Amino acid sequence: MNTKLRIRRPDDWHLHLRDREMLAAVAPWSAGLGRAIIMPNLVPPVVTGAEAAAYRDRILAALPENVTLRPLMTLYLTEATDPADVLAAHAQGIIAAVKLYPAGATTNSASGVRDFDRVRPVLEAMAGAGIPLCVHGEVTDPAVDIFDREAVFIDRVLEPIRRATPGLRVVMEHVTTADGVAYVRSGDNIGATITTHHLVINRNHILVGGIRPHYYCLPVAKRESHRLALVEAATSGDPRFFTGTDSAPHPDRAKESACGCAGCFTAPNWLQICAHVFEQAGALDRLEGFTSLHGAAFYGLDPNPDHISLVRRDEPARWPERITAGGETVTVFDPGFPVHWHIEDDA
Ligand code: OTD
Ligand code: ZN
Ligand code: ZN
Repeated sequence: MNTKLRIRRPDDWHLHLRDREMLAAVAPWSAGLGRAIIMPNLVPPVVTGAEAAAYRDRILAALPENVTLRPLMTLYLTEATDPADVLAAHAQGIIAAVKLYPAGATTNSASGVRDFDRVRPVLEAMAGAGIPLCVHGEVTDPAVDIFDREAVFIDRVLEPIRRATPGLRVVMEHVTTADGVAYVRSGDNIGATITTHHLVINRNHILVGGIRPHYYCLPVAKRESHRLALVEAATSGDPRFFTGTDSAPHPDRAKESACGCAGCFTAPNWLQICAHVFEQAGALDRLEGFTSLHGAAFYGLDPNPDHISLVRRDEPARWPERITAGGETVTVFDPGFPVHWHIEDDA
């Protein structure tokens, strides 16, 4: 059995770094990545190229010296987004992608899109310039069951957008269903991120034996058959599927509440857990594709030039149960099993 696996330095194609004290607390946990696509759902959201540049500078200022992480910024698409601003921000290298949130679909998405026809000029400009659209793929129609919202989004929103905008490159973010996996496999110009937590938990983890707020995220984890479809997709070697942790820290106070908010904080341990999942699937030889090659290729970038090693040891890997951010604590995702993979930085 492999006990040491040397892979290209991983990237994270979907990461929430937040701002202010939370940014300062969580950024060091992602400093060893190559690149990360930084989500724009701050309050208020990152909407213009100038705001993205300013946020990038705050991230760089929050990172320790000499880190490998290079933040790739995104804009939060609104019905008022100016196509010219998107094109200019991309041409100047400020942004790598634009994020589409249906209004109200997830944390801090109130400024998202209600009428998809209103963003048509932006989407056409993006297709022309080859700028990827990252999509939170859930409908917000109250009549649609929360466990069905991804599948319904594909039919009602995503397929019509893609048909109307040939050439638009789309990332279905944090895909959580067998339907999403099948849809991504069926088309061109489409890829998908898969989170570590959706590879590990199903909806029982959230609800059986008591409500477990630290497993609650959006899109909510689905039944076991969907989790198995995600593991199959991630470990299949198909380059359309790549890592996006969706590490989304919240203060424990806000999660352990009568109305707990959504998000799992996985930045400290996602890679070790991914190695465990791939080992269990007998697919360790495909881990590097998922964590370090496929996403870069989708975004038209070279793999990182340097490497890290994952080493399997008898003693389990350790990480803090929670970290502190300002005066708050933030709980680290608990996979619920021991993980024996340790990271060694070869740089
Ligand atoms: N899901 N939480 C958050 C974002 C994501 O949909 C997402 O990308 C967040 O807290 O920003 C979550 O559960
Ligand atoms: Zn999302
Ligand atoms: Zn996210």
